[in-house]
Amino acid sequence: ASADEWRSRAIYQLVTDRFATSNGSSPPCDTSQRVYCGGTWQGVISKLDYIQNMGFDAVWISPVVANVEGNTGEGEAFHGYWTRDINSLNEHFGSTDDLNALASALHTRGMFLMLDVVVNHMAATSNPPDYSSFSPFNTQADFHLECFIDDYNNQTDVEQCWLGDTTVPLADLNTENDDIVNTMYTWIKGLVGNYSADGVRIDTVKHIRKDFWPQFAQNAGVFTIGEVLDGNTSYVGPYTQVLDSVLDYPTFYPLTSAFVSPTGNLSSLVELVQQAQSTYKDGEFMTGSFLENHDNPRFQSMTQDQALVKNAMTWPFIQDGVPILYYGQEQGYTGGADPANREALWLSGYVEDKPLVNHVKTLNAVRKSAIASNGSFLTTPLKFLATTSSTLAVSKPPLLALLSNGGNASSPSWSVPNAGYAANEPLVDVVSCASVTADSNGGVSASSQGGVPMVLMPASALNKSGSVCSNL
Ligand code: ABC
Ligand code: CA
Repeated sequence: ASADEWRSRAIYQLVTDRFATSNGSSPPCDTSQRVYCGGTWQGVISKLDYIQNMGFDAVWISPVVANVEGNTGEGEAFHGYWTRDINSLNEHFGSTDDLNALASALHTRGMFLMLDVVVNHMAATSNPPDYSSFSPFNTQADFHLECFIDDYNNQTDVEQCWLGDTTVPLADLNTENDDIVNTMYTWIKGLVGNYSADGVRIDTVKHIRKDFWPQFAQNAGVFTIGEVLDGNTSYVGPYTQVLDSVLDYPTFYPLTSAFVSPTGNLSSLVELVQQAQSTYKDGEFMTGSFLENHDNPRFQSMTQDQALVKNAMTWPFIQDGVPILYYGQEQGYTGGADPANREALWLSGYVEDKPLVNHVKTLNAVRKSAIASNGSFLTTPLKFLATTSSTLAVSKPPLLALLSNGGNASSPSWSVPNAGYAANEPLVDVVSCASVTADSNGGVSASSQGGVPMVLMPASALNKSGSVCSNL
């Protein structure tokens, strides 16, 4: 599917090994052991109702190709990022038939499959690597000379030195060599075709020269979203010229610090978003917006104030880009840094009647009804109206999101004089399902209890969709 076809989607990110088992069993899974816990592609198929019921229509699964086997000294390759052979699948997760079955199960539901691909390196279990263990790049000449990246300000080092360490060296492919480049272009075309992928998340994009990417994307032939792990829009921006989009790392950092405590700085978030809107190729429209992922401590490892959590979780669904939810966030998981943030979801019992699961349902539903009721919703940049040190009003017509970081003991109020609604227009806060009425100038004055966010929509726009606050 094209970038345009992904614009309106909402992505659920999961680690295959940790999401669901084939037979529904719940084996123990101690994240600190860093070993395979038993999740499979058949497991994912069996839990698609759970994902779809929350309103997601795309699933990003962890890398699928064959990885190094056994315990490396840094655990097993359960996460999938330690490629050994780009042309075989990781048998821990199932067979070719199973992966194809997942793609068709998703497609039957009208959902998209996003594959996660690693092009930058192959993983070794000794130093120097046993190059003959890799496939198809099995000689030392296929790789850059070994040097571990130690200066992230030196872009040549970032591109041509190695990630990993002496225990699991991530041997850096010589992507300056045409044969290797062409092999990778052919490979991505085959992978996307063989498994009917609708999009690809590309790992370690900043570690390969920029001009490698346009033809890679062209061969993929579907939506591409790159991981450029950096907090600066000036660094990340140029990558939006060579791929369809990037994961919104620059917003992730101020988003987290804005809502992690009542002393968080909301204006840094505002500034960053405005920078991104003006720096990226398509503004922030195509970026993947997230609050958690598999490489960072979960939000609830830093605060468990549910008002702060609900405010922070609201952001990806009310901003310009494509929302991404990392599995387990909806179940209130609290894992800290890798590997603790990769908990088994089966240990939650997949309970659906829970406050955060319902919050996610509401957020997906309100975004879809905003898309349905305003043909330009997805191409209208959000605007910040009425920012104070503890409140934000984010306008993206017909939505008005009222956020705050006072926490669960606060009673925030917002006064938004020119919210853009019709005079006295009836509105609904979809978080509480309470009614709010715009003033005679179309402005909004509102307040909430317990620090929870408000997400306002015109009642008339909600009526069309039915699924949000449908008892009104
Ligand atoms: C293993 C162990 C961990 C241990 C770690 C050192 O080694 O499991 O317990 O802590 C995979 C596995 C990991 C594994 C690694 C290494 O391989 O999932 O569990 O960690 O063997 C991608 C994937 C990631 C994956 C790989 C490797 C790459 O999402 O899951 O990891 O295929 C760099 C890369 C980035 C990569 C990330 C892990 O490392 O650029 O692509 N992610 C700075 C650098 C970044 C760097 C980051 C983290 O540190 O600039 O390039 O990311 O090391 C901002 C700044 C940023 C700064 C951040 C931290 O702060 O602006 O520049 O990032 O403010
Ligand atoms: Ca590289």
